[in-house]
Amino acid sequence: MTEAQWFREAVVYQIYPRSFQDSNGDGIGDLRGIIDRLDYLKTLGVDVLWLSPIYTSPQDDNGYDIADYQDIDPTFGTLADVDELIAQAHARGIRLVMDLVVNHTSDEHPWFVESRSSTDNPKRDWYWWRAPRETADGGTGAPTNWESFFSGPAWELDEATGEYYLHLFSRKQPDLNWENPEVREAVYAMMRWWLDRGVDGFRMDVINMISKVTSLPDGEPIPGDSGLGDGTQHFLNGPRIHEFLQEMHAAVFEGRAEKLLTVGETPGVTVDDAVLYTDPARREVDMVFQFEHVGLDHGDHKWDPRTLDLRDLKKSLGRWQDGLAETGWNSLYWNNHDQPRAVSRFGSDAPEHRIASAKLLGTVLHLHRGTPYVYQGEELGMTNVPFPTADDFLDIESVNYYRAAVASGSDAASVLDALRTGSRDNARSPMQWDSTEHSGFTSGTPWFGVNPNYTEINAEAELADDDSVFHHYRRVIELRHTEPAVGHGDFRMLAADHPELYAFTRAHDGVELLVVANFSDSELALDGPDALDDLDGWADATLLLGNVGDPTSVTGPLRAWEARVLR
Ligand code: TEU
Ligand code: CA
Repeated sequence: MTEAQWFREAVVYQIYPRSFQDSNGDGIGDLRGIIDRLDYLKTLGVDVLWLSPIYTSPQDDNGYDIADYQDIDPTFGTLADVDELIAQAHARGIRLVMDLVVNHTSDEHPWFVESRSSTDNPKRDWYWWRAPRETADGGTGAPTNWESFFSGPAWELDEATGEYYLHLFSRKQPDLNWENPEVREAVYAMMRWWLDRGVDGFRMDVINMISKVTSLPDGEPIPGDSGLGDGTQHFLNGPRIHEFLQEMHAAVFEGRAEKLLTVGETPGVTVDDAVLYTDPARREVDMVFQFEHVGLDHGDHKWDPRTLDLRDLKKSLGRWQDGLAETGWNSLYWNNHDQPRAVSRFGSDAPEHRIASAKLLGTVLHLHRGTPYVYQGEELGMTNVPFPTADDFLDIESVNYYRAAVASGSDAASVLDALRTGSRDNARSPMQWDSTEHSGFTSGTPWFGVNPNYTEINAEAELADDDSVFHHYRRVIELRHTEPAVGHGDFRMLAADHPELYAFTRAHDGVELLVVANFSDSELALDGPDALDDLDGWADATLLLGNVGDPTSVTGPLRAWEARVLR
């Protein structure tokens, strides 16, 4: 295995710092809190940590609005704390990857403060500024009809200069103009500065949005009377995206790429796009986060939830396995800080099934071909949060959507239900460490309420219980480190049309693994009259990993939410 492929046997753990561990009693997680928990992460066995942003920020979008890329927000600590974290992680053989948010900055970043100060400021062209355009009613309006991901228009009128600036996300997140080489060089210099400081790579926030169609066409009108349009076809995977990423690779990663990990967050990416982004010969990124499987339970949009059909999930993930089998590489995830909790969404968080279901999800995902990502608390089987009222939501995306939807006449109770199902806040409640007050997350008042089920679901209890979700994740991570077929094996989907069985094989160097998983609340017969042909010949297989009881072979019934890995 060349150095460039070390990440095929690696597991990445995502930390959302503000909700991970508070060390100074201010109710917000911080860097020293992460340092205090490194031994826990070593016990779990993860190889890489990805930190969500810790840089100077007004926290309008919880740090994804950066005001200084080369300093640490006092909420989280100091640069000295980062240096200590890097050293302590490396001492444990763990790499540290930072979150790179360069599609946009905060509106409080000095670059934007200068840019907005006058139309002839040298940094004016570092952002997307445009004059108002004529509107049908003889007035003036935004340069395009694009809608922001956080509701409302994607352009904000700056009264001082009479021009609009583009913000695909919040109005406090102005988009950088990547057409300007000065912007690109400034970003590359910052990235080199972090690599020289010892970080081991980047997760690149919405990196496939940095190249826009420069004529800025209108998007397809969005149903309803907002007058807004869907601009995504004009800024997702744009005309110069591969040029920019290859330029970045040459300017930043040249000569050290093999030891680093780069993962692009690429909403709307297709399998064919992903082959271009992750083909090592093209020197762009190692892997991408795709969004197909986390869109399967969306109707017209994420706030229009619908029931997920396992066959759709198998079809989607199977297509990504096939599409990147020869060239490129998959990332594998169920959840992150933007998505609801895995066991509540893809499994069952019913008390009688939660543990088995959480283990099943860990087994199925981690035995796919690709690099798995564990989101903090997923290894404990943490669940979505109960939100009694709309006031309990803090995330800008959820708060803005609720306000806009109710204002446009949607039924408040239905909108609240949609938020409970899909809000990013489900993933942002504090990590559940033990059964003491605030679950050991803070000695102060937590910035966000701890999920009330912390007394039952917490790291301390699970570390002490060898049959816990935690130890199951530890064993499945260990399997990737010890069984080459997991990191390198070919993938073959089985029983694609079965509505409740998720089964596949991994084959490498004469070793074949079988994964069978029952994604249902009832027992599944694997033999007898309706035996699955695909499972022929596995009767005397060896059980490598099972998450319910200790079955003797593949032919016995598969219990509710049971998964097995056999060789
Ligand atoms: O998310 C980008 C993105 O695609 C989001 O619109 C995400 O799909 C949506 O929130 C799901 O409901 C990245 C970061 O992960 C997110 O936390 C930031 O808010 C966003 O970019 C802007 O930086
Ligand atoms: Ca703190």
